[in-house]
Amino acid sequence: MADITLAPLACRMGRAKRATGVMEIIPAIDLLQGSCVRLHQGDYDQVTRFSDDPLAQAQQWVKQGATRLHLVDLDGARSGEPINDQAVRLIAKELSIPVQLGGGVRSLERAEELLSCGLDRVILGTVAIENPELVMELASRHPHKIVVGIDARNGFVATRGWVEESNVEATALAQRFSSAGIAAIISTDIATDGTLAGPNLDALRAMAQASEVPVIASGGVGCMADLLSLLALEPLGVEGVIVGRALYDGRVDLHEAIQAMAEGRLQDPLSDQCRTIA
Ligand code: AMZ
Repeated sequence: MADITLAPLACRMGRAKRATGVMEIIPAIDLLQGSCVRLHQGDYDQVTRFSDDPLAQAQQWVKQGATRLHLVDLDGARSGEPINDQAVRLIAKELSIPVQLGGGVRSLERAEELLSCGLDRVILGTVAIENPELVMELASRHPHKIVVGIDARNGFVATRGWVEESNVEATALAQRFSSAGIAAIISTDIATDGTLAGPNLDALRAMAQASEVPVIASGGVGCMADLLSLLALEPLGVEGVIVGRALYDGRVDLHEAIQAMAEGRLQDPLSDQCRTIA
């Protein structure tokens, strides 16, 4: 079990939270041995394989209106070594939208190599616990290009493909990196990830309150109503949501979801548009 001291670190301002009126829907491609898969609660023994052509899958999400793509190297997260680089590099090269990657990034050289091959953002999970100074260093060298991935089981951070548990509270970790110059925190609730059971709104609220940088929600989205339920957290700084299985299963239509969460959305009560018509 990892045990770190959460001493404050000297650092510069992070990317401030602000309510934008838009919540970005970010489709996820999780890579395992070159295929697009979804795991149930992050369990490598409960795999559903959706496609053997990650580039074609990524291009499909772009065609449906995605403005950003979330990639995870699941083999990398577990082993600490890049395993799915061929697909990652191809997607980064071919896509017209920003792509972010997490999983197995454990050194400065590796993070910089990924940024130089065209990735927009690099996500750091395990090193945020095991080597927080590296996060600070990378965020200072590449402002707003580094995202901290905080994956929590019962409120405590898990690492190394979620195989290892720590005694660090997710909210404490969020506070620690708030002013490091990172672009965002991705908050994943392991218990709901891949279950379609709905996001853990209480955990997300606590993370958004603890964090001074924008939070991206991850885990549990199973239908459009789940997405809409996240809008209540937007004023607290939840600016995006990662969607995986629900898109592959066809429970959520990406194009429709983007429209529903965009600016001037119909569900906003008494928007300016309505007032003008009235
Ligand atoms: O599903 C899993 N078992 C899993 C997963 N999706 N394990 C890690 N990850 C993701 C995290 C984060 O985006 O959500 O990998 C990234 C962290 O990787 P690392 O190697 O920095 O801890």
